[in-house]
Amino acid sequence: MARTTPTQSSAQYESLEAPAKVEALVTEPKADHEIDLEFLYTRDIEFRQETIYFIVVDRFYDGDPDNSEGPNPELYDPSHQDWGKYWGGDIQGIIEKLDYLKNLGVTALWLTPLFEQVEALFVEQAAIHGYWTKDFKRINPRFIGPNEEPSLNKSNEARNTVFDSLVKAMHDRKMKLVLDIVCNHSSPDFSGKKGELYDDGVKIADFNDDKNNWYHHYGEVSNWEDDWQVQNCELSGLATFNENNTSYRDYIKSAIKQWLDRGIDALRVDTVKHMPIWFWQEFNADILTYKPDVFIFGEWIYSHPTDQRSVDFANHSGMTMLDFGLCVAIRAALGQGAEGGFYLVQDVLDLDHHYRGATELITFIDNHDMPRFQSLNPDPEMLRVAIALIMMTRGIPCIYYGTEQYLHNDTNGGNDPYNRPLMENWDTESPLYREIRLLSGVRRFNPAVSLGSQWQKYLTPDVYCYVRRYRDSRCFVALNRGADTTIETVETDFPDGEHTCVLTRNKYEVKDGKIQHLELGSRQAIVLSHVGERAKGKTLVRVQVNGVATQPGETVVVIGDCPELGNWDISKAFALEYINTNTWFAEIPFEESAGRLIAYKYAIWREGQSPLRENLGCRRWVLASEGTVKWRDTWA
Ligand SMILES: [Ca+2]
Ligand SMILES: [Ca+2]
Repeated sequence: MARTTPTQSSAQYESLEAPAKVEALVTEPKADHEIDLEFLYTRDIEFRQETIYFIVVDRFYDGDPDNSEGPNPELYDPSHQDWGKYWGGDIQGIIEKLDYLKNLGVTALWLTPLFEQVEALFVEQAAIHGYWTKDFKRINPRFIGPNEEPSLNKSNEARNTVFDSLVKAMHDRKMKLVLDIVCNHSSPDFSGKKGELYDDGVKIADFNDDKNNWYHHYGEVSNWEDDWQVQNCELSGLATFNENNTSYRDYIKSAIKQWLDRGIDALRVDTVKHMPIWFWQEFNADILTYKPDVFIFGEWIYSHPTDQRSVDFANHSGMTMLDFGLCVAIRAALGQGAEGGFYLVQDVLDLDHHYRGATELITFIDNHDMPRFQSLNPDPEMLRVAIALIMMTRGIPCIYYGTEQYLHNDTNGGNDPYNRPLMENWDTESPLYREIRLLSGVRRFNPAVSLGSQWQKYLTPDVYCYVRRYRDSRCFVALNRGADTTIETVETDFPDGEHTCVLTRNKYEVKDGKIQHLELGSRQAIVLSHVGERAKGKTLVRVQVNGVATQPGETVVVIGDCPELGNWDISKAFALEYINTNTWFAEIPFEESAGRLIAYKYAIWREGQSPLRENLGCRRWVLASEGTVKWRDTWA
């Protein structure tokens, strides 16, 4: 079977001056594997190639002391002793640290919610986290200049707040901004006031005077196994919106669209488990119609591939989600020394076929709701192994702020609020700071990491070797949580020759696809990267098909009525790549058919047998004349 489409050698560098039409702009790292930052940051990039960094805005950096007292100075603690009060971090602080972040190699920033919050204490806590919203159409005045306009609903001329400066400074650096949003609830009871909600300064709802039914009034969730309760009752006393009310739905959608208008690139969505899936399907449909390239991921607390409800959400809501299942396994294996070690990690990855898009899950080892990784295990070398794993396995890694500086406070086991310490060190020479940058570069340049399949090659509780593959690109990773060891022989699927570790620059000889006598130090990570040819065309289609059952030796292909898809000649069809038993994927470049209506269908190419074609008339698509598009299909 031929691949009839043009490809380009990744060894060729392209100028970033050229129009960024397709992702094929990404190029191979320089031979010394140090990353040229200008090549690392290209704007028109698949989100799976990003490296996310999650910031609790109040605890990152105080760039503007004049806003720190905020509307209610009693909620501000300049001494940084009271963990329930504001400590002064703001958007100007993030702007001042953008070069630090860019040099770290993180390419997308997820900030805690920026909405205006209730200015009061609830159980000795102020809303420093941003999840107790008063007005979804206003910026939190604690985060912008004291005299700046917090309303988002202003003309273009008025878009001159420090928030707009942040968006511009990030986009100038080709970084993406992820807005953290909450649709499930507003605020808890503060001295008899609960759920008072504003529409750009105008009060529109009040839990205690709910004339227009904006809220549910069913009390607290008492049975967490009861889906109806989980969706309709309250979570920690938070006033819970009534999503059946179209006025509420119009309000929340119009608010988020105002933020998108101001330049937001992606959304992280809070507490998705607490609203019915139909709400998310409608919400995502509207948001994606408004801004088709926005990337959306949700927080389904303690999602797991064996939890069917969370899997259904990931597969049918219209957004991907944070991968708690893998997080828990990594924390057990590397943070808590669980006996099963890396088997626990592999056990989760072996269930990737439960998801339609496992490569889009957001991976992490800690966050603002659990003790930091180093509160489980203070060993900085083990943290480096854990970070190497999430950077180099399937999914999109998200690094919690300060991880690169080994930030942790172990008071009360490091539980909330001690998992939100103030960022104090800005060392750009720390080993982990350097490694995150190097691995972020591999994510950008090597499609095997971001798009490909994962093949376990050597597995014990202490040692995990695997290969990621996409077409002729490869990434080999070896991780060791135990003592020094030597592996007699390990398969790499790499081309023969000498390959250099991205992290250590040690050299490894591959012969017949194998490395012999692989020496792996205690708590060491080895990462080898080989970037093959990349698809390139006027229009690049990222094709994913789910639900196709294949046997070894069978290949899923796309055939169609255009030359790029073989003009219905199955011997010239475009072959997809196996990702897992539920997913086949490829980037298909189109040249002469770009901009035209085409018809296509999937087929299975079977050695020694006649091909098996989908049982349907055909699928039709008007191809964009340039750029990148996604097809997401299910085998018929
Ligand atoms: Ca401040
Ligand atoms: Ca709810």
